[in-house]
Amino acid sequence: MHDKMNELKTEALAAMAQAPDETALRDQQVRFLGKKGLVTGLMKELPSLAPEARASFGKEVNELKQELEAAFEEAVRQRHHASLMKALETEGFDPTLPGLRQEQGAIHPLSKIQEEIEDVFVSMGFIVPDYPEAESEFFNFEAANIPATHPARDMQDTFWLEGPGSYLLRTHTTPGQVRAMREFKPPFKAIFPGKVYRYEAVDASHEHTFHQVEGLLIDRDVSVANLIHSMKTLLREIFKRDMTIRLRPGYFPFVEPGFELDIRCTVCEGAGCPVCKHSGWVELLPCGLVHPAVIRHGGLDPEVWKGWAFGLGLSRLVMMRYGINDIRQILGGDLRFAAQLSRI
Ligand code: FA5
Repeated sequence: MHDKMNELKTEALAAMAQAPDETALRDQQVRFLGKKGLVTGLMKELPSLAPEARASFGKEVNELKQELEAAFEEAVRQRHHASLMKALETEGFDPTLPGLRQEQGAIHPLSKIQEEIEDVFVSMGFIVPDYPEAESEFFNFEAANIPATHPARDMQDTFWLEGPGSYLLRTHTTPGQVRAMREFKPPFKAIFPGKVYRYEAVDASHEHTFHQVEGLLIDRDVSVANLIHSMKTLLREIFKRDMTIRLRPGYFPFVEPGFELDIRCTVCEGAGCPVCKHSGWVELLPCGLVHPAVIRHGGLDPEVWKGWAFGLGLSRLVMMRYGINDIRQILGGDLRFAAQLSRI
């Protein structure tokens, strides 16, 4: 081996032996083997060598590099092991401590109920389109037959977006009705679940951000009887049994007639309890026959096409199913709460 090479090898091995720790070793490794290191620098001598000696010289430099590389890695491994052993001796080690456990995620109860409802409706031939949460004033209000001066706007105040146009965070999933009528050729049936927002005085049963599922069916002959049948089917699938329901008149500008659908209280079976405020009934979902003005906004002739629609509050349904007494826990982000429900 070339004299210079031998010298460098001895020098490198000595530096390795003297390096006090892993960091010092790594520094030495760079000093000898880095791009601008001493061993790499040997190659600069190539042009001064006789042409026939160059190939073997290059080969030897490479072999030296590989040899030292392996020696450095071994030295690093030994230092690492030694420092670990020292730490174990001085800091103590408790082999009975439990290891780190990988937490497993789970589907949020809201998503679970939403998926179940989607499955029920898809099996009945419904489509599930997705509509924007940042909605235009037109689709959220005007198209739903709620003009600017209508008092119903006060009931659904919301978060307005700055910038051009009149945009807001949708207050309900109802704007999807006119969007769907413009998108799909009738007859059709669709549900559109999603997040909605209201500028709301938040309490145990009111959130500013909550989830609804809107249902819409457009066909030639649609009656309240169709609506009741579909709602009963939905409730049977959700609650896994036949539910006793009643309809009360309810006012919503986008349906005529409009109803509040109540179910017989699942806790007291109608006898009266705190959950149903001693009435025996729990308000579940508003629904009705689609108002002709809304059908017209959808680009359809209300003399030919009729429809029913409902708007189910998903968050409240989750509360009923899991016995949650404060809606703010659902999206509160407390993992201890979410973990309990995801196991049910
Ligand atoms: C509506 O939003 C209508 N768009 C529903 C509708 C659709 C009626 C189609 C007729 C035909 P309402 O404001 O009542 O209606 O809200 C519907 C459901 O959303 C309520 O029954 C309730 O379950 C839920 N909800 C309303 N406000 C809140 C809130 N602040 N927090 C949580 N859930 C709410």
